[in-house]
Parts: sequence; C-alpha cells; structure tokens
Amino acid sequence: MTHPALELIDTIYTGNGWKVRLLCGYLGVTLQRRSLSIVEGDLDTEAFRRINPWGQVPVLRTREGPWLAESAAILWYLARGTDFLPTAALAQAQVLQWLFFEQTQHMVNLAQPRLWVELRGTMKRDDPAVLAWRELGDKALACMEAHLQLQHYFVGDRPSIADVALFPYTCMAEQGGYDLQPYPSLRRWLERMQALEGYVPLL
Ligand SMILES: N[C@@H](CCC(=O)N[C@@H](CS)C(=O)NCC(=O)O)C(=O)O
Repeated sequence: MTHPALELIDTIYTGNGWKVRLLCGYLGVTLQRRSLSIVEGDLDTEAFRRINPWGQVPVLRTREGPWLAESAAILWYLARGTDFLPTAALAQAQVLQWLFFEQTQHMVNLAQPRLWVELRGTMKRDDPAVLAWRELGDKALACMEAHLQLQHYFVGDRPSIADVALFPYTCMAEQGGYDLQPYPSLRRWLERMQALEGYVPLL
C-alpha cells in the first residue's frame, strides 16, 4: 500500500507553520507545502473547515492519511523515532513541559504584537494591548534566558522539538517591538539553532 506524501498547509508568514518546516529541514524530511491566505478568507472555506474545523494553520496530512492540527502535535508526530524526541520518561516530560509553556506563555504574547504591528500594521508598538502582551512575553523570555544560562538546549544536551517549537516566535520577536539585548544566552541559542544543519529560514 502506498502512503500519501506528507503535506503541510500553512500561510507564508506563520511562525507555527515555520516550526514544522524547520523540523523537517533538520530531519531531512520532504514536505509538500500549500500556503493559504488568511486575509483572502482561505481558512473560512468549507473545504478547509473539513480539514481543520477550528480553522487554523498549520495542518499536516500524515503518512497514514488523516490531517493533524496544532503545531506541537505535528512536531511530536514527525519527531517520533528521531533524535529530536528523547525516549527517557523524564526527558520526554520535559519536552512536553516546554511545548505547553510555548503554547500558553510564549507564543501568543510574541505572535500577537508581530501580527498587529508588523504584518497588519494596525497597531503601534506602544499600543496598550501591545504593551500588555510584551510585559507577559518578556516574562517568558526571561524564563527562557535563565534556563539557557544553565544549558545549551532546552532539554538535555542536544536540540529537541522543545527548541524547534520555541525558535520561530523568539527569532521574530523584534518585529513586535521586543528587545532581545537583555537576553544574551537566548541570542546565542538562536544563533546555535540557525547554525544547525538543515536550518530553514521563514522565507
Ligand atoms: N495552537 C495553534 C495555533 C495556530 C495559529 O495560531 N495559527 C494562526 C496562524 S500562525 C492562524 O491560523 N490564524 C488564523 C485564525 O486564527 O483565524 C498551533 O500551535 O498550531
């Protein structure tokens, strides 16, 4: 039986989709990519809602056929059996810890200022909503900085999907008005991720 190719549906500028392409780059896995447009309403069509009723990208058509949503779930699916997902119970739980941190404390506070200030251009960098996101986002960045002062990667001594998940929106933080100067260990980690073989830029 032949399996369908892995297909990623994303948008051109999505950091959540970038995580998936980044991991595939590091793993040397080939993906078919189809980029949709949020402003053209592509995510509101019946066809797309059949793929993801929640109406968000990224979604991945798995080797088995069904579509999978949520970047963290997609990373986990792709990383199983590779060095990007450790097998020891504690290390796996630590990966999950950072994946949940990324979704609950990090991504929204870094992605929203970038979306409204840089991509849509409808908010200024000092808009009260942007300042509120940045206050919370800076707490997340400080937490990452403290961890990276102790070790080179988020879990163990080699990159995992915890690093892949945290990379895109940290890398693009300045587009939302963040200043990464106070976080030297974080900046060195960004450089380390960019230097890894197979690194794929956003564009
Ligand atoms: N928790 C989801 C968030 C996905 C998400 O926020 N996707 C954005 C693009 S980066 C989207 O599809 N936005 C369109 C919308 O919400 O209508 C994940 O990690 O995959």
